Amino acid sequence: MQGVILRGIGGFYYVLSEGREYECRARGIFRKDGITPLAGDRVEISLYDDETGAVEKILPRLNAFDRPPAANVEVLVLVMSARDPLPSFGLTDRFAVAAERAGADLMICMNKTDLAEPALLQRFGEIYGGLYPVFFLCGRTGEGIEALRAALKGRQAALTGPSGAGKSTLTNLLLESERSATGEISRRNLRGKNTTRHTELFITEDFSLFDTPGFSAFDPETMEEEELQHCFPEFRPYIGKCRFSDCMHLAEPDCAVTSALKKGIISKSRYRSYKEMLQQIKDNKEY
Ligand SMILES: Nc1nc2c(ncn2[C@@H]2O[C@H](COP(=O)(O)OP(=O)(O)O)[C@@H](O)[C@H]2O)c(=O)[nH]1
Ligand SMILES: [Mg+2]
Ligand SMILES: [Zn+2]
Repeated sequence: MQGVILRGIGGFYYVLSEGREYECRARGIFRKDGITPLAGDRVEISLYDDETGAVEKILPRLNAFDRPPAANVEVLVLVMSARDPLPSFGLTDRFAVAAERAGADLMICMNKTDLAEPALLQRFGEIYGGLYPVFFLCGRTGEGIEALRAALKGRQAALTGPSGAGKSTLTNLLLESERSATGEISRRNLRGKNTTRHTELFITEDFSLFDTPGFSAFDPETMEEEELQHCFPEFRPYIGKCRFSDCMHLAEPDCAVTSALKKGIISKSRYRSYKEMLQQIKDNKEY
């Protein structure tokens, strides 16, 4: 039977399969191969009885994260707030790069629109609207949440973003009165659960959501300089069109990327982030 791991605790994996949850041990073979089953993994299980079984096989992963431990994050939902805290364009770009690298789709939420400076929302929309789906939300009134819910349909997603932006609020709204696949009403208050050490995948009829907000942004330590440009979708049409094949799009002559920047096709803010992140990767290599 196939299923999905909801959580792993103390050597047991709780697998949802055909509407039921089974407590499963992992076969020793995983330890031998150095593979740990993770929440979000699609697995093949065999049953001992109608409550317990064994994880026989992990199906191929889209991606896997160490911290928090989670697999198959299909969508990374970045939550920024319009105020308290103010949105950071630099941090948005770092999360976007992390999502691109992981092969996850990025959705950007701009929360707390009730506190927003209209010009700021407009600027944010101008920079990111053409690159990623952007949702303007109000966690206080629930405005915009239905559009986000619709976009998540059928997907396995995780929320991330700075502290205080509204991740717990939006998680509660998304899960509110949702019926979980195991039949319980999921009115669980997930607030204050940031200290839990295990990751849990929460399954609703419409979508699956990891209940951990801890996904981190771009990590310069594990990245090569040449890789970064590919994580900026608006650069992609220009890559390979510069005079030098190894162009890093800085001060090289006849650079297709900086030429798009001068024409206003690539935003200054995004390009600035590219340069900063590239420098971070270089600085990191020097040690
Ligand atoms: N004014 C306003 N406050 C909000 C909104 N969404 C969340 N908050 C508040 O912002 C604070 C931080 O929200 P929380 O969901 O805990 O953020 P998290 O740290 O990202 O999980 C809480 O006091 C929320 O009540 C919103 O849309 N408008
Ligand atoms: Mg929180
Ligand atoms: Zn170039």
